Amino acid sequence: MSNTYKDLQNSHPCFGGHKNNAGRIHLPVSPGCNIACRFCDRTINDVEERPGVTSKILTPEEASEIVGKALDICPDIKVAGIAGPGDTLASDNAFNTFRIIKGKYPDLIKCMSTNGLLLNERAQDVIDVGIDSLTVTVNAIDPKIEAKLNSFIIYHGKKIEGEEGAKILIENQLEGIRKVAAAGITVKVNTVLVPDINGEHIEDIAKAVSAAGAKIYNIIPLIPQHELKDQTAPTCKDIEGARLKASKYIDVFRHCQHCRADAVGVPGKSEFGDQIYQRRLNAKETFSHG
Ligand code: CLF
Ligand code: SF4
Repeated sequence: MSNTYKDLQNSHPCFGGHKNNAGRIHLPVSPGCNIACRFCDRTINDVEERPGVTSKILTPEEASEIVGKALDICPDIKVAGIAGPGDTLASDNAFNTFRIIKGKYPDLIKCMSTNGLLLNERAQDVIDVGIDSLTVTVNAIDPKIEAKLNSFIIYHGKKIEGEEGAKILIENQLEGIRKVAAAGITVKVNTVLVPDINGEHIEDIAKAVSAAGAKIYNIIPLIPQHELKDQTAPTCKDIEGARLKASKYIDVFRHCQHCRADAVGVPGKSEFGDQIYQRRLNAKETFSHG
């Protein structure tokens, strides 16, 4: 039985547990991505592995060893999260990792973050592996708006561009959220706020994802880069305004630290990534999946 929203509010740093000093470890096991967000530089090379900026991809076995090491150094860690650097459903690495962790560290909360393209078809896998908390990044529920944020998807081996791809993405996100939420898994939705593109759309997103069963909503301010490098980042006032609109429909999370895909510790308080992960590279600001 997965943790309820109420449980997570005490023990998961991204669902309210920050007040109890709950920590998390991110395990960078998921390599490739299957969509192309316009604000994300998906180039992965030797110098810097983007997006999510992580040191290196781990195998599921390596990841589980790292968890043991991290718990020794930081016993506040209550959550094992997988948030990239690519998409967690684009390969089986995240599921295989969670399966090992479930056996070895049954008390850890299993947290997964995805863009949701494959969530509809993989919802049962998410349920079967016993994920406690799932985050889906939903940046729009209108394909016209989504197409301004995402240039294409790779879906069952086919590249589908623009609004056509955006429509498939949105349908799969919402249907996937419905299935997973109906099974009792707590769902958080992240939205990257790009004021000139989805600034006026936040209320619609919050309403739709809440109706689909999501419990909590997190607004991530755009870091202008890649194709959206000329967009204006939201001000604190923009973010607060968006939160206020969203809060009419759903709980709003206000303590996001925009963690890297290999973050370790209590968000905003302690960071042990350098000790835990040997080969850490330049931490440039980039998009975080959370
Ligand atoms: Fe990680 Fe995300 Fe799980 Fe949290 S982070 S996968 S839900 S354990 Fe948290 Fe970090 Fe913000 Fe994410 S503070 S970026 S919301
Ligand atoms: Fe993929 Fe995430 Fe980058 Fe979007 S932001 S292209 S979902 S890795």
